[in-house]
This record gives sequence, C-alpha cells and structure tokens, in this order.
Amino acid sequence: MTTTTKYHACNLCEAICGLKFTFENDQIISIKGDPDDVFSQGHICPKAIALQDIYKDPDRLKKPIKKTANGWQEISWNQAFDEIHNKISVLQNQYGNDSVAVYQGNPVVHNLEAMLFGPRFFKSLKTKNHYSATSVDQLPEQLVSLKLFGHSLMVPLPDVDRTDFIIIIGANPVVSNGSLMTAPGIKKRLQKIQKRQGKVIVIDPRKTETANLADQHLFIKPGNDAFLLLSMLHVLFDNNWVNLKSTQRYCDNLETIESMVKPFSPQAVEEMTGVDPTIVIELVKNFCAANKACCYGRIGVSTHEFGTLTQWLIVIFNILTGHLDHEGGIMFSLPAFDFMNRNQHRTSSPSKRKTRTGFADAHSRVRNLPNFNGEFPVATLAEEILTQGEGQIRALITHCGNPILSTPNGNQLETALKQLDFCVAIDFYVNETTQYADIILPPPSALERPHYDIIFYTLAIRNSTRFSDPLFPISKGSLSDTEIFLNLARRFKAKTIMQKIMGWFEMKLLSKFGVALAINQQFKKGPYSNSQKLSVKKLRQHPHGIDLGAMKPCLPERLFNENKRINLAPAIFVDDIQRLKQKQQNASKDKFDLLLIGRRDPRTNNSWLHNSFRMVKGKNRCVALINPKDANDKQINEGSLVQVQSRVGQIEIEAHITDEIMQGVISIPHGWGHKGDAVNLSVAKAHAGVNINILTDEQFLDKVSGNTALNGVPVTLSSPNI
Ligand SMILES: Nc1nc2c(c(=O)[nH]1)N[C@H]1C(S)=C(S)[C@@H](COP(=O)(O)OP(=O)(O)OC[C@H]3O[C@@H](n4cnc5c(=O)[nH]c(N)nc54)[C@H](O)[C@@H]3O)O[C@H]1N2
Ligand SMILES: Nc1nc2c(c(=O)[nH]1)N[C@H]1C(S)=C(S)[C@@H](COP(=O)(O)OP(=O)(O)OC[C@H]3O[C@@H](n4cnc5c(=O)[nH]c(N)nc54)[C@H](O)[C@@H]3O)O[C@H]1N2
Ligand code: SF4
Ligand SMILES: [Mo]
Repeated sequence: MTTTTKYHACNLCEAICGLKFTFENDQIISIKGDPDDVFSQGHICPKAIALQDIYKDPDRLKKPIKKTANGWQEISWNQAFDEIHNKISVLQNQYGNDSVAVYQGNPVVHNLEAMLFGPRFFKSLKTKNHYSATSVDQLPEQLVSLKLFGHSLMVPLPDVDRTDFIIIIGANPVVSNGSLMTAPGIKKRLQKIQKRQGKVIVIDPRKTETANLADQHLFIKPGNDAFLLLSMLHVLFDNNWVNLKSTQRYCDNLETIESMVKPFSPQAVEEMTGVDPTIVIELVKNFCAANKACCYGRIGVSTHEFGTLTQWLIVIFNILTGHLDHEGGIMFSLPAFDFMNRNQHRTSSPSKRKTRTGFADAHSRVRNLPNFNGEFPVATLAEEILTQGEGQIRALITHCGNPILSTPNGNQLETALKQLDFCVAIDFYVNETTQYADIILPPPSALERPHYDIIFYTLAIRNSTRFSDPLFPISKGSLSDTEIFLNLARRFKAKTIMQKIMGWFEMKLLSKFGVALAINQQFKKGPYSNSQKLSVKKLRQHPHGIDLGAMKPCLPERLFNENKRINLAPAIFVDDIQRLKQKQQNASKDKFDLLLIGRRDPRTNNSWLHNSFRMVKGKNRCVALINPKDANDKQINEGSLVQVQSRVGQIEIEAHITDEIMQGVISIPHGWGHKGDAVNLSVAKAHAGVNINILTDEQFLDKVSGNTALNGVPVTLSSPNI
C-alpha cells in the first residue's frame, strides 16, 4: 500500500484554506488543514471534510439529464447542448433576447473555470435579464465601493492582523469563517487581538459565537444599525474627535456629513437601537483612543432594510476616525491576479465603460428596480416571470444556485418556475430549484478541478497566491466547466460553418491550456510581475502558496475615480436619511410580534452540503431561537412546534428558547427545507428542515440598492396548540 500526500485549496467558503489530503492508493484517508500553508496555517473547519462526500456522492450527477414523461433520462452532451440552443433560439426569436434569464448562485465565485469561461456563454445570450446571489448578499458593500472608490470590487478590508480594536456589526465570523474579509482561522486572529491587549466588540441581536469571545457584546434591534452609526458619527463631531489624517487631502464633502448627523444623538436614537447612550459614547471614545482600529459590518447589516446606508456609514466612521488606508484600519489588498484591472468596465469612470456598467443604467420591467453590474435584483425575478407583457421571462438558466431556498418569497418563485416554457440548470444535484429544469448539465466536483481564487485574493487581509491542480481526473463521460461553457457559447455565437469549426478548436485548446493561460496572462499584467515572476508553473512548485506580504497603503493612487478623490457624501446615500427618519416617525404604528433574522452554523454552506451525512447528523439545527420572555407571552414550550407567519408565507418550526437572542427577535437559519419528488438529495431530504425564505418578502428591500432585506422581517408567532 502506498501513502501519498497532495494539497488542494478548499473552495467552499471565503476563507480559502489550504488542505492536506492523504491517500492510500487512490482513496482519501484523511483531510487536514495544511500546517505549512502560508496564509491559512493549518486552519480547517468541519465542512472541508465533506469535500470527499460530494466527490463520492452517488446522488451527484455526472451526465446531462432531461425531463421526460417517464422521469429523468440521461442524454448525451451534444444532444443537451443542441436542445438548449434550439429551444432558447426559438424563444428568443419569438419573444426577444430578454425572454431568457440567468440566475448565478454563490458557488460561481468559488469556481475558477466558471469565473473564467462562464461569461462567454452568458454574454452570448444577449439578454439583460441577469440575476445573482449578489442582491441577497453584498450588493450594498459593492455599491458603496463603487460610489466612494470608483470600483465595485474595491472593498476595504479590516486589517485584522494588525488592529488593536475591532467593532464587528452583523457578522459572525467565528462560524461563517469571515466574508468580504478572507482571513482563514479568523477565530485565532481575533484572539490574537486580545492577546496584544486589543479589544473585540460585537454588535448583534444575538449573542453569537463571535460575541462569546468578544470583550463586549451589544444587542441591537434588527434593521436599525444605521441609527447607531449615525449616533456614533454624531459623537465624533460633538467631541471634536473627527480626524481624517492623511486621507483629508483627497476627501470631499465632510461638511455634508456633519450636518447630516446632527439630529442623531445617541439619546435621540436609543429607542430605535436599544443601545444605552453612555455605552455609545464610551465605545466611540475607545475607538478613537486606539491607534489602530477598524469597524467591519457584514451580511446582518447588508441584507437589511438600510443595507447601503449602513455599509456607507461604516466606511465613513472608519474614514472620519483616520483609519482608512492605515495599518490596523480598513485597507485594500493588492492581488497577483488583479481582477479589478482586468474588469475595467465595472468602474464608474465613463471613459472606461463597456457594455456592463455600474449602477442604475437600466431598470427592471415590472418594478423599475435599478440594475447593478448588469444584474437586476433577484427579488424581482419571480414577478418578471409571472407578469405578462412584452419582455416577460419565459426561460431560465440557473447556474450554481438554488434560489427557491435562497431568495425571498420562495413560494412565489416556485410558482413562477412551474410556468416557464423552458428551464436549464448547470448543477450536479437535482435540488428544490433544479427539479424544475428541463435539462440539467452537471459540472465536475471541486476535487476534480484546478483551483485559483481570483476573487478572494482581492478580498484577502494579507496578500498571497496559490494554485491547486485537480486531485482526481474528471469521471468518464463528464465534461469540465470550461468544456460546458465553451460548447454552449460556440453554439450561440458561431453563425457560419467556419466559425463553428474555429469555435470547436478554441474549445479544445482552452479546455487543455485555458486556465494556465488566463492566470499567467493576469500575473504578467499584475503588480508582482517584476518582483516575483509568478506563473502557474512556479506556483506548482509552491503547493503551500507564496506569501506576498501585508496590505499596504495605496491611496489615492489606486482609486478608480478619475479625479483620484473620494466624495464622502454621494447624494443617493445622503437622500436615504429621509427614509430612515420616516421609519423612526412610524415606529410606534408597527404591528408585528417579532423581527426575523438569519443564522449560519459551522456545518452548513448556504443551501447545499446537506447531502453529506456528517453535515446533517445529530440534533436538529433548523430551529427558531426565541427569547424566554417572548416564549412566555405566547405560551411556547421548549422543543414545541411554532407557526411563524409573515406578509408572504407561513412555516412551522421547532422552537428553542434561549436568552442568547434579544427580546422581540426570532432567528432561523437559511438553506434548509429540502423536499420535492424529483429532488435527488436523499440524505438532505431525510434531514429536511424548513425554508426560511418562505417568510422573507420580495417587496421588503434596501430601497437604495435593491438588495433584499432578509433580516428584520416583521413576523407573527403562534403556537399551533393554542
Ligand atoms: N434568509 C436568508 N437567505 C439567504 C441568506 C441569509 O443569510 N438569509 N444568505 C444569502 C447568501 S449570502 C447567499 S450567497 C445565497 C446563496 O444561495 P445560492 O446562490 O442559491 O447558492 P448555494 O445555496 O450556495 O448553492 C446552490 C447550488 O450550487 C450548486 N453548486 C455547488 N458548487 C457548484 C459548482 O461548482 N458548479 C455548479 N454548477 N453548481 C455548484 C449546489 O449543488 C447547489 O445546488 O443565499 C442567500 N440567502
Ligand atoms: N458555516 C457557514 N459559513 C458560511 C456560510 C454558511 O452558510 N455556513 N455562508 C457563507 C456566505 S455565502 C456568506 S455571505 C458569509 C456571511 O458571513 P457573516 O456575515 O459572518 O454571516 P452570519 O453568520 O449569517 O452573520 C450575520 C450576523 O448578523 C446578525 N444580524 C442579523 N440581523 C442583524 C441586524 O439587523 N443588525 C445587526 N447588527 N446584526 C444582525 C445575525 O444575528 C448574525 O449573527 O458566510 C459564509 N460562510
Ligand atoms: S473555513 Fe471555509 S475554506 Fe476553510 S476549510 Fe472551512 S469551508 Fe473550507
Ligand atoms: Mo453569501
């Protein structure tokens, strides 16, 4: 028996850990964190172990399937590509290009080949109906980055490794492993702040796993963080603590911020936030006293009613305390594969614009919602399918997504999917959404693919680079992501026989060499081309990655704004203060029992991974957390079933009574609710849970960006026994 060791990145979450796989003959016998990885330094979480389960999963599709009167039937790749092309062409000829829509889910950004070659196909459809998980996720951060720094990917990152004071708002990195902050082993990194006498503060309606390790935890009423941040800014001006340091040279419109925050003293907003004014003043004072401090907010405050306003105020708070572009503050990465310089069209600079531009240059047909980077908010997808008239969506292609479980008003979307003329899914499972596809095209699993993190190095708190070769060959009869996308693209793009032949040769060439060619090309254009001479070949000799150093100050040069200045107060953000004030005025008229918020746990990965038994075994985690006082009011007992109802739907779920959740708030995790006769997730269906997104409301949005407010959803609670 021979034992071998191989290294491969984990692509499941943003932490991008390096993993060490031990094989006996061809079988994986262990998966561990790679202790020599330059960035992740041995970190691993329970999900990584499930990578082998996905690879071996008998439910995982390996060949295309087609829905027939007698159920799913395997078909050849060529038949699948031809049928997709024929059917979509007929619909587009009859109803226009926009009659076809695309939803791209979260795993796209974790899939190298999909990132490199997916756009060739999706662009060839020439539809404006693109949707993705962005609008149930980080759209506010990206909009703020676009307006402040000129590029939607220029997201400032908390310099966790050097800070002495971090405020975490609406994020639970100890469980999520960090987001828009690629920082493997974040728990240890936070604990190191404390070891160097620094402080970790968490602001969250739930006393989370991150709050448990923090020096201070503050409960806050869901959806109202913007009030708190305005009051923090108020305190800065009130005490003359504003100090932009070097960024003063290139920041404009400070006076607008000053007058904007005037009405929002900590006392004036206490009723909205639930936070004691003396605590707010103390917090701001301590933040200002720290030499190196940063404030970071994530999904809990992005996917809420004031997502953009809140994310903007977080950045402004960092800037006004002198912590933008300073060590230990919020800083920018400098990745070897510089995606931002590759995608110039995502900048706000008009001279650099190409086809897909920034924000609000088109609006959705039914609800007039703004687009962003060529995508409409997914909250409007169902009604775009259901509402008759010119431009109605009649076909949908989902890629890496399960929007029935992941996007608002799951029941409405399910109804909509049932009435499509044609539906295609690119996914290796028949899940709650892909069950409505006519044809499913399965790509290989993660361990059968090469990997490089082109997005997450852009979001990493330390610069490094690493490439992984596949651990296993692609199963016989399967195609790589590159082959799938280029086969589809050439059918849609090539018109003449000559073009078809050329397309075929290009596909063959790129499926063999495309990944290395694309990466090497970007390395050559990138910032380390002289100092490091990076190439895929060189990275193969460094399976633990190459460290490229800590983040460095880079402003104003790296700004994508043409004038190299930052407008602190873009009108679309400032104007939203009026909506916030209205919320305060109307607060006493609210009629609901509780505000719903979300939750993640260490063995979930959004809507998938539940088909691995290790991820679902043990006690039921799809439970509603309810405060003892609320449970008492409603006569709800521990472990009993409760009904939760919102404007759009109702679910029944097991109650778990705990004072870790704030009074007036109920927490339910997302990604559960596996069901459906056609769904092939045998393990997941046996541990189904319920779909929280039956409750979330497609009309409840962050009005500025169109992001869905998945948190702070008003619900009523009842016990079926009463
Ligand atoms: N209520 C509530 N809803 C939420 C959230 C919340 O906090 N609360 N969070 C939101 C967030 S942040 C996100 S990102 C979304 C995520 O939601 P989605 O965008 O739906 O993505 P996932 O659930 O991660 O993945 C869905 C599918 O991708 C497939 N898949 C995995 N890897 C690959 C691959 O490499 N190729 C292909 N073709 N398919 C693959 C899986 O089989 C699975 O069926 O959910 C959102 N929904
Ligand atoms: N184990 C696991 N890890 C994951 C994922 C997963 O599904 N499972 N998903 C991945 C994805 S796609 C993403 S985007 C990231 C997200 O990463 P995080 O942003 O860290 O996500 P959560 O763990 O959901 O933390 C959000 C926190 O916000 C709080 N919250 C809710 N509403 C409010 C509010 O109004 N105000 C405040 N202040 N807080 C609020 C919630 O209680 C929760 O603790 O996680 C990634 N990592
Ligand atoms: S933290 Fe994320 S990247 Fe690291 S092992 Fe877990 S799932 Fe994989
Ligand atoms: Mo996400």
